[in-house]
Amino acid sequence: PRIVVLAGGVGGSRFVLGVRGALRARGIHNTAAALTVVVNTGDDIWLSGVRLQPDVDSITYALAGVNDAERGWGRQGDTERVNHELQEWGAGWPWFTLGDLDLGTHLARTGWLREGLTPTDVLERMSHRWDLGARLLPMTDSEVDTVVVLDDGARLHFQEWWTRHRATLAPERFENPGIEAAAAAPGVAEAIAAADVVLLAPSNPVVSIGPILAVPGVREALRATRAPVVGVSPIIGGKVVRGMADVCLTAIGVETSATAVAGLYGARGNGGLLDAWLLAEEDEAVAHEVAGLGIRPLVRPLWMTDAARQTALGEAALAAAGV
Ligand code: GDP
Ligand code: FO1
Ligand code: CA
Repeated sequence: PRIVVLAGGVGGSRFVLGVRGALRARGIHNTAAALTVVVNTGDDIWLSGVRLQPDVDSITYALAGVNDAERGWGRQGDTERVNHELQEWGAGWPWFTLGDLDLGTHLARTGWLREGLTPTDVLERMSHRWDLGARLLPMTDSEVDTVVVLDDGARLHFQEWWTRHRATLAPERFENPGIEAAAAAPGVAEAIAAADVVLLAPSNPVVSIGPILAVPGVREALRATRAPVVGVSPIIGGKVVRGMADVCLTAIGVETSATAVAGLYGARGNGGLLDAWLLAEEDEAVAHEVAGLGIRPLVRPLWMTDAARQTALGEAALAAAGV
């Protein structure tokens, strides 16, 4: 089967591991030929002269098995010698850690970008180092960072709002300046059009999936594909599993519930995107609300706490689409 997953960082990488695991369990060995991941680049940032792509790196490191799974970002066993030196210089941000191994990635990427490679080219090149078992595409080759606008009009980069203030400053809205003029990266619309199933990972609906859907052409491609579109709820029992999706949802006037997130994506039969929505056993009582939106609800275990649970969820998502 040809599978396209739209994904952010932590929830995205756990889910992609699960889909890859489900393909392997079916005896498919060349999973890279079957699995395309369109990755959010909305929380990318320039810092100390290097380009960071947090969600791209989270997924790459997780598929390679070199990620720091506990912390949720960066490399396992990384050290902070260079970061310490940057702090002594007063460079970068004192609340933001650039690990030594991680910096190797950022330097390689930045060098290739400066040589004229596109982010798509760079990610393709970076995909060769390890056997990732998936084709990774950035959502766009344009730089579209995420700005958090506060009540008083102050504007912060998403990374400052999150890593410095831990989402304690109430956002008025999120903006991706320039996204209207961005285009989907080469291959994104084509992959969606040729897919047998499109999966929306249980990623942050506002700052991970939101920017991907806001890239001109992506929503249209999802509406047009003959593939079923199946989403997985990042909300379990009315709560986020980790991160700040609840704060983000509140800011855009959406309740932190499995139903409300399904409603945000909308029913395909009703101008939205979803054919089916996987919601947690803990949310079984609201499954009928999802059905009421015109989206087929499927109650499944949604905890991705180990490889077996990840694979089971990946399999459940594929099965939901009949592939
Ligand atoms: P980020 O880019 O690193 O913030 O990660 P994502 O946007 O990909 O995912 C963040 C979302 O993943 C959060 O809203 C979490 O609720 C969700 N998430 C994390 N772990 C799990 C899990 O085990 N199951 C489900 N259903 N959602 C999860
Ligand atoms: N998150 C933190 O909470 N503190 C950090 O110092 C930090 C550094 C960092 C460096 C590279 C990278 O790719 C991600 C990093 N993150 C850090 C995670 C990141 O801020 C966010 O969790 C994601 O952007 C959300 O998708
Ligand atoms: Ca993200």
